[in-house]
Amino acid sequence: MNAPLLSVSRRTRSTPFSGRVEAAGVRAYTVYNHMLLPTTFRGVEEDYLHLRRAVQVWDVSCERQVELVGPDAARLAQLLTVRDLRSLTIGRCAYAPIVDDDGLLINDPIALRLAEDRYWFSIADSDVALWAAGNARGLGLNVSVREPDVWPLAIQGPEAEDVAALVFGDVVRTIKFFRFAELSFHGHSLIVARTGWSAQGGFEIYVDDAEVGAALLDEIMIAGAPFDIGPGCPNQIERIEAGLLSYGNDITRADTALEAGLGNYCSLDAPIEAIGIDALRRERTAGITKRVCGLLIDGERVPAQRDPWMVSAGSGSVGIVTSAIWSPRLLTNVALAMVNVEHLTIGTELVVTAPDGDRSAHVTNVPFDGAVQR
Ligand code: THG
Repeated sequence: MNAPLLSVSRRTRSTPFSGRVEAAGVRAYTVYNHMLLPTTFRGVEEDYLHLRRAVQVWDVSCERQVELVGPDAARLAQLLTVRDLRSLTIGRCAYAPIVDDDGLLINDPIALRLAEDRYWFSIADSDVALWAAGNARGLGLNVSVREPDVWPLAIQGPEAEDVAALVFGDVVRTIKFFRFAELSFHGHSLIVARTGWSAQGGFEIYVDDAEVGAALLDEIMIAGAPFDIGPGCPNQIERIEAGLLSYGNDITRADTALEAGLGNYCSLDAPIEAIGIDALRRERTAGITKRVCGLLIDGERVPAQRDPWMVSAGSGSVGIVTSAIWSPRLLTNVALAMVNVEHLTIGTELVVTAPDGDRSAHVTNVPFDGAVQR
């Protein structure tokens, strides 16, 4: 079957790096925050093996920033997320779920504090700027909400630190996980954070000038040549193994933050005012009925997935597989699923209905560490 092509226009926003990404041989894009996001260069498996072995540069411009600035920025930031932001001092990042009044997920961004009165939410794929501006307006807050032109560029992989050090100096080695520093690149100040949507380690550079970004990408490629740097993108195999959730796929507006397994990032005991926190407190007391989990799916490589696949136990449906792929390292299919809590014990046998038939599967720990868990 022919995969349809994607028609690209102004709505499917290009990035300052799109020309270089295409020259580097991008094979497929998806659309994320109304913007192009590469998904494959040399093939998902080849990209995966290279990402785990070497280092890649990713055009993740689609991780858009929702900026809050002004006297009420701190208050609005805290209203928007159920994560306690009182410890988010300048220079820190925090994974900060945004939910509605029912605790249902609107987004799962990274929050950054740039100044006392200035925050960024580095968002997943939903229109957070509208939700933030609507809340600010409804509450009469004195804060400006915008989506500035900032295009993150990621360096990910085991050699990322050495490559970044050649570009920015050894100071990058001192940046701790989920912290950022403002570093100079040819006299232009850039935010460099030790974050990224992989478990291989690395940095994200928040590029706020298209020309500087192009020069930066070129310099990273030159500095990375001895490390076998290559073009890359968030990798479906690597991120499933790492248990990194994809908003819109694994978790959606139909799931609460607790059902998404994000309880560790919900500060339900903190004395904070946050939209949806009371709903999550009630849900914690009542107990959740479904939750994200890992599955190992037996058999040959699963086909490409478009819609969720049914998960069943005995007679009836007990959940859905939201992301599944063959792992060339673990030599099994790895998957993330949303499953009823009665079936979440590690090792529980379930049945997955893939497009090419039923397969047995069992519940496993996330991240997938390669150990056989039965
Ligand atoms: N980087 C930036 N913006 C982003 C993403 C990113 N926006 C979209 C999307 N990714 C947001 N979602 C996530 C999900 C997981 C993580 C980051 C962003 C993540 N999680 C780690 C984990 O789960 O192991 C660590 C979380 C923690 O310890 O705080 O990194 O990637 N700029």
